[in-house]
Amino acid sequence: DVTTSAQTSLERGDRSEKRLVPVNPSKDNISVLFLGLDDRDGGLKGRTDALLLATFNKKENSVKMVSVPRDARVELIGRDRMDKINHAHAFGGVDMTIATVENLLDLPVDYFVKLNFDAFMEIIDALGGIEVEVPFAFTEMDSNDVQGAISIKEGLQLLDGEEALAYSRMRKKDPRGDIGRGERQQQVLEGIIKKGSSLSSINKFDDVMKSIENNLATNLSFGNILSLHSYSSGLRNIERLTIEGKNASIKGIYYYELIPESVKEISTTLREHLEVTN
Ligand code: C30
Repeated sequence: DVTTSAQTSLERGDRSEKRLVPVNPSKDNISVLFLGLDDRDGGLKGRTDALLLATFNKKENSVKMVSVPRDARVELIGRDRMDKINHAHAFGGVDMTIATVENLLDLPVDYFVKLNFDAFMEIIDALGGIEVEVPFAFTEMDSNDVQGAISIKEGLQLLDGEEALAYSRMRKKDPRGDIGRGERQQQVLEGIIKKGSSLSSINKFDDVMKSIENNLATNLSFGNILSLHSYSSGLRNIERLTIEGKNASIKGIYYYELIPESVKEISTTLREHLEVTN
């Protein structure tokens, strides 16, 4: 098993408080929270601009994913107040973010992967790019914020690291703003999972994990990641879910107010997918 300093453990330990026994990704259903950070100082601090939860069901070989909008107004666990979910990481790191997502969706978050722009681009490039069906063409800034540097074409595209980052960041050229952006990030994650099936990419993954240790943190072991490869090969069943909400302004601050019935419905769907009962 390869280990790097990217491997980090949580304060709670291996087992989610919402699990009776620890999970084993090679035989159990699991959930993984992906946190994307806009930390260009080369660290892993600050707010989460991207927050995606994916659940993996072993028997069905299926994946479901949901984006949590960064302005979603939720109870931050450990601060006992309502706030934007993307502040959880700034206040309490991955631990507070996981506790907050577990409380919001009433399910265990078993694993996390948090990364910044550099790690994201490096992973995509190591996979030889990822395929995404692009609904409309647009231009976007690159990772150094050079305006218009990246052109994304419509249709099925092979995106390299810079292009996939631009695709994951674009918000202002989509009338649905951050919600549309969340769906593009789900497409990117789907592209990564599908690309993960080729054997050559596994070897590269090992090198990549070693070279990005300051730009990525995860509690997945290398063995855990390998065991997730089964999902890319036989995978025909990836479902993307969106939490419904509406724009709100409270004391002059913009929030995305989640619709409780939608949160409940997504929670039920993902709990069933994970087959959790407690
Ligand atoms: C275990 C398995 C299955 C696999 C393991 C393999 C791994 C490690 C996979 C991980 C890859 C993941 C997680 C893919 C899923 C997709 C994700 C999560 C991508 C994350 C990308 C990332 C690192 C960060 C995303 C950061 C985002 C979304 C935006 C930050 C706008 C301002 C004020 C303007 C500004 C303007 C734009 C682009 N920018 O970019 O520029 O700060 O965005 O909306 O805050 O800023 O508004 O008006 O100043 O120019 O419009 P930003 P903003």
